[in-house]
Amino acid sequence: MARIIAIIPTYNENDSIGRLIDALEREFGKIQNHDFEIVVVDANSPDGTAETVKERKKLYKNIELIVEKKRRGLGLAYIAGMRRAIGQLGADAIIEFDGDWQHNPEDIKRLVAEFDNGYDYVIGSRYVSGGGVPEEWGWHRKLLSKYGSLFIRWALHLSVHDATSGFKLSRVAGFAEKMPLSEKQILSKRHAYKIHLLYEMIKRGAKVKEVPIVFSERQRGSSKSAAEDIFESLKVVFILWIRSLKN
Ligand SMILES: Nc1nc2c(ncn2[C@@H]2O[C@H](COP(=O)(O)OP(=O)(O)OP(=O)(O)O)[C@@H](O)[C@H]2O)c(=O)[nH]1
Ligand SMILES: [Mg+2]
Repeated sequence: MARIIAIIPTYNENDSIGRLIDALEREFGKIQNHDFEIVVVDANSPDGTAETVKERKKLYKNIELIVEKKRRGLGLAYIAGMRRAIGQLGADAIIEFDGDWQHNPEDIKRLVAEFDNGYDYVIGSRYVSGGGVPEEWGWHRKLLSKYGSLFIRWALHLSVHDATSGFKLSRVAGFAEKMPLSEKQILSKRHAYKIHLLYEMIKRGAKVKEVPIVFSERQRGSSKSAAEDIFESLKVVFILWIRSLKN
């Protein structure tokens, strides 16, 4: 019996978060042998996201809500959730899960099954057979995502096909608990934190499994990723590459 905690960062996801929590709770109910909890990290969204989460807290007993003073970036939001899950809630595994329905709650059981099989880092992968990205994406976004992953794989010698997936499960003991989970240590406050944690997990010898996921197009709300994230990703890869030369 493991304690598995899904962390969901939100900024203006009120159109999604309520139904998403309902769907996650339904999926958790189908997995018998583990305890599940949800930690929502809201960036003080003006659209009432936190109020919806508070309503759901009354319905379900396994929800924690962190409301940050202001929007500080996806990476810092995930880190705040991870610290709460690991430091205070006793997580055995954490799941990174976006609050906009681009990740499918029904995929959770396949990630958990690989954790049960002994894997330390289970990546929901868009670039293994059976995985995919939204058809609606323009060719430039498809190319950037796919070749971005290949570049990271090549530059940092990481044997994963999807280096920027936002849907993954990490074992806490020996792995997530040793990650650079602070504003000082993490190399990006925004989306590129993912590359840093991927590198650290694999460097620590995590047994990695990629399971195929189909990443869907955002149906509601608006994207918070920006061109800045591409440059920041390049910066993070460069710093990690320099570090890897020293090791
Ligand atoms: N707490 C918090 N949540 C954030 C922040 N930035 C983004 N999020 C949430 O993090 C999740 C992922 O952000 P998205 O903007 O969807 O990023 P993305 O999925 O890479 O981009 P799209 O495909 O365009 O949606 C969503 O649930 C956002 O609401 C932030 O600064 N703070
Ligand atoms: Mg999104």
